[in-house]
Amino acid sequence: MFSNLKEQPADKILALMQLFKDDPRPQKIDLGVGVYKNAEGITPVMRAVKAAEKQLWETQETKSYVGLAGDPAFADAMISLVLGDMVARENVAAAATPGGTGACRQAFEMIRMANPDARVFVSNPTWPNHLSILSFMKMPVVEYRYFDSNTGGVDFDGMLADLAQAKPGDLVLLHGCCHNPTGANLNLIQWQMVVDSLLKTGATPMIDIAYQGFGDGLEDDAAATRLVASSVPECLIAASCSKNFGVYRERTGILMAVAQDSSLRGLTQGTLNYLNRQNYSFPPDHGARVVTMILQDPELRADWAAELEQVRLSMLGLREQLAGELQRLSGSDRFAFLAQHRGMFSRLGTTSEMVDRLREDHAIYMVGDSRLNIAGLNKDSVPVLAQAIIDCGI
Ligand code: PLP
Ligand code: TYF
Repeated sequence: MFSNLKEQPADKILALMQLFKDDPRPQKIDLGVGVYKNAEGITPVMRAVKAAEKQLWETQETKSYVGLAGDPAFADAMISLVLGDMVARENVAAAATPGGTGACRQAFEMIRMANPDARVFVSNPTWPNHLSILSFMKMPVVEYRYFDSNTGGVDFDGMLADLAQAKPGDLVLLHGCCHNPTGANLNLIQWQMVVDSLLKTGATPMIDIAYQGFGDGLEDDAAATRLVASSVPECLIAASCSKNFGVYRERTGILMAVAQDSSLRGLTQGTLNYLNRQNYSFPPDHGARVVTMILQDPELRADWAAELEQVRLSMLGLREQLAGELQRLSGSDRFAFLAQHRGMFSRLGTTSEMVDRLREDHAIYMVGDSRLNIAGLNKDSVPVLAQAIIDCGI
């Protein structure tokens, strides 16, 4: 029986992680997988997470099941974090999921239940797991233009032209902030134009927001999601707590279904609960509970927000240092986009041959599409990367 199985393609990002581990060169630099690392190269447990976990250990009296949608307090806290007061709580159905990935999967499942012929519009490029899950689910994918490798920015005219092809019953997947893998984002005027396009075509947006707080701050990073959610008749939001709470392995995320009134909420909530039950019954609780405790407690929340802000500023500092160093070495502004990008990632916009050369000749690891994780750098490795980029003739 097992011999009937086919070899499946490996996750390229995770394969790169292994390649890096196996590289004996001491000066090696890991700009691959998207986890935040501090200047010492460590992915720390955030202070507020430690404090909440300690409190939880001391006070938690049961680990009995919670509910199919997870703890309603987690939903309340996350809806408020992501949507602020732009959308009435009674218009939102929500269910905790195993990470943002679980939320994406359940969102696709829900759309397929609502419309078995739904096409999913995705940015070119998008996070490879979007494509992998959609292909596994055999859902038709339509790419819309997104990254312009000549400018390092968004090909916005191309994007709008492609989104105009969507129809009612289609899903348009958008990154709420800090686009993965490119780091290039829309401004709010452009987001309003995307909303206008969605209203015109009648397609349903789905926002994947996995880096709130990593770009321009907690509020600014949620602005596009809030604009979309308060403007269109219906939308889905897949939010991840992995990065902004640093709880990666706890698998903490949430899927929200937002409508303009509460009439369909019973149906959407029932569907989210049903989908959780079919796939894993109860979602993981530990990370969600810790996140809820942090968001509900003013002191923990303030400390978390302060640490997150430090993380954000450290990445911005590295961006500016790298762009400055490259300007100095190249004598041109062609890398200025690195300072304009937001979040953990930037796409350099070079060839996979150059990415191979950076790895082979300079022990610098980035994903094959030339995505680099800014948080993998520190102030000493920035000049090394800049020099290697110039030496390779990029
Ligand atoms: N969506 C995007 C765009 C991501 O980059 C990630 C990865 O971190 C996720 C969703 C979900 O991550 P996780 O399942 O670890 O919460
Ligand atoms: O894009 C990244 O690097 C992160 C982490 O299968 C990640 O989103 C990478 C691969 C994967 C799941 C998460």
